Amino acid sequence: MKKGKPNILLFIMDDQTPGTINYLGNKHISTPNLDKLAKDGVYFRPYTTVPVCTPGRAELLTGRTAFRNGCRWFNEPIHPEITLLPQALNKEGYYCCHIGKWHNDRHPLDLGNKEAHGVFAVQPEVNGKYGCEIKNDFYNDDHRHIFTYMDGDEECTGHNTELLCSDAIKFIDRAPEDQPWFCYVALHSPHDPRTAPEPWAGMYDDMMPPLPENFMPEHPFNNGDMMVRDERLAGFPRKQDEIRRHRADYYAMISHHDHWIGRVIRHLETTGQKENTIIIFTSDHGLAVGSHGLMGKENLYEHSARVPLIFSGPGIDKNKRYDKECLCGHYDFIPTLFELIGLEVPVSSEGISYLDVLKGVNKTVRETICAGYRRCMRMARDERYKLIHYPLVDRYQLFDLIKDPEETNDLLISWRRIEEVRCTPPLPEDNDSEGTIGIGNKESVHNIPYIPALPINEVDSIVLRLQSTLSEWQNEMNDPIGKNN
Ligand SMILES: [Ca+2]
Repeated sequence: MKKGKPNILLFIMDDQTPGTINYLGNKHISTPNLDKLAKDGVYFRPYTTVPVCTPGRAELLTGRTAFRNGCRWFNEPIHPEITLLPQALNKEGYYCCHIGKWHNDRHPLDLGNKEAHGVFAVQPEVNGKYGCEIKNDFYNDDHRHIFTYMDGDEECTGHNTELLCSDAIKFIDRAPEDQPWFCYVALHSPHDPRTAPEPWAGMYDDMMPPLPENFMPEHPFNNGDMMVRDERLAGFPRKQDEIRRHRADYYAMISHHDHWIGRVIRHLETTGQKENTIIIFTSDHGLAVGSHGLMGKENLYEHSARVPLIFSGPGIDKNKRYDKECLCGHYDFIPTLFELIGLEVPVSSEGISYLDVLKGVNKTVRETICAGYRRCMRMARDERYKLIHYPLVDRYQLFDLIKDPEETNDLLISWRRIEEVRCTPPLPEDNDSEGTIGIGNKESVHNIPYIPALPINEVDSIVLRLQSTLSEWQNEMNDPIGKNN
């Protein structure tokens, strides 16, 4: 047992995109408690390799990418030889408590946790095994986040954010005093259905959030998975009012869980444990909610592949952010946390610790980072440029993330259009070309109107460099769609 080690209180949200914390730049959302946490801590924006619930969580739990831990999609089990976060902390003398969404294979009580509450298990053979699992049919969206589960002999029913945060408060009251503890609080908010209770539900009705800067009525092309479940949450093409309504309801969910997270943290303070507790706030992946004509997480744009991550507590700087400079992944979390606390990093973890960045010594630990989604998308980026490949439709996008953080100006489009225009026969003189730009526009055929942002040789060299980065990574990851696999 390691006395003197800090406690760890980890909040993991479900589908919370970065850019949803007021203090960190979004003036249209109210998040007073997350604002305070950000002021008291250090902010990062890691990537999840596969931006979907189960793989996102598996990366945080294993310290390995989805391509190396076995879990690239729902229902794919994590390799059993990998030591999971609660197992590793338990081995280091921590008393571990799991609260809420699990969504990976096996059961948290079989994986280093001494107690568990309101568990969302997904395997039929473990669901109900210990009696603490959610009784609802979670895949029925009529649940409106009202969940029922047993806590010992007591049946709990209510909005799951409130139930799970209440469980965290109860845990803090009875947490062991003779050993450090780890409490993993996995809320289902702000995942759809976006049904916060009142007064939060109507909180943004009078001042609806604006459209995101990268709002588009439709995604510019078929990305290979346009009808996945999240995309069907709004009509096609996307209507501005409908997207603003979705964003209002999404923000309401976040403001609601912000309130409850604040209650848990204040309880930690009231019981005198805050001084010795590292508080972490993060999500399993991001979400589009209207950005790029998309609604869901199933894409590799920044809003979906990245997550907010705050570290706060003893030995951690206050009011710092490295979200722009530091390239890191959720699989880097375990080595970072363990080095921060002075624990032995589990050997099965393959991540790179970014403790030096957390301490303000370095700005990043990776020069490049990659991600992938099913067989549809692969991404590689460096400190400035990001290449996304859509293998199913053989299409690439290239963005300058410094000049264009919202990813609205694909640097390949102007060159592609010039090529297409050169190959397009002139239109008849009487063709009406008003109102459109691009292929088929009479003017564009005779006077190419596109002014590329970069000369083509520069674009070529960036694309080749990032293609090479991606190819190396795919080989390392044994990616089934990699060229050499
Ligand atoms: Ca999720």
